[in-house]
Amino acid sequence: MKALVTAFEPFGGERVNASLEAVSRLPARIAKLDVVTAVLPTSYARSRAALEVAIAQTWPEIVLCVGQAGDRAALCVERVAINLQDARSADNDGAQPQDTPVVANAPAAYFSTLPVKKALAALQAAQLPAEISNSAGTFVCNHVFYSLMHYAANSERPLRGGFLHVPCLPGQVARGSKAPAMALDHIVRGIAIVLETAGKG
Ligand code: PCA
Repeated sequence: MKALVTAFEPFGGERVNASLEAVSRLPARIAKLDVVTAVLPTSYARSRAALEVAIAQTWPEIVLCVGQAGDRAALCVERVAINLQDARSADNDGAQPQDTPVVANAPAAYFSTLPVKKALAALQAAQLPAEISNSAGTFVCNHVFYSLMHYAANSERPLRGGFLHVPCLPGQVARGSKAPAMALDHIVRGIAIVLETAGKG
């Protein structure tokens, strides 16, 4: 079975994105899964096409998109993608859509088709701080998650998809600040665990 795992380019003026650092350290094989990775631009206009190209190049059975959520202290297994774009800050193209759908005339939301509760249990069993999240926000991560689930819903080939938000790395957080962060090894291990559970069905 093949899994495509995507990460995002740095955004918001940062030089690093924790999702990219972690995804680029994944091994090529995790349990039964062959792992292929891709990097998506943090851009409303360009990320969906980049995701679809990566899917067309790999034909994975499983797609896990990973993004950084600066305010989160735990690995957040996202449960739902909503058909809304509403940016508080500009993406990497300077775009800041407000109150617009990801896909016009499409469903309001899609649920993850990866086993979110099993992933949570496996992450917690590995002593990693983890949560189910019921909102991936309304920025580019939610845009990509929704685009993925819309693609899967309309694909003739079976494709299961989900999204994981990860905290920032310690080096991204200013010294002395109370902002949350997680060690790179833990994030890498967390992504591998989510994939492993997804591979079991
Ligand atoms: N996080 C942003 C977009 C890219 C990323 O890594 C988000 O949560 O929407």
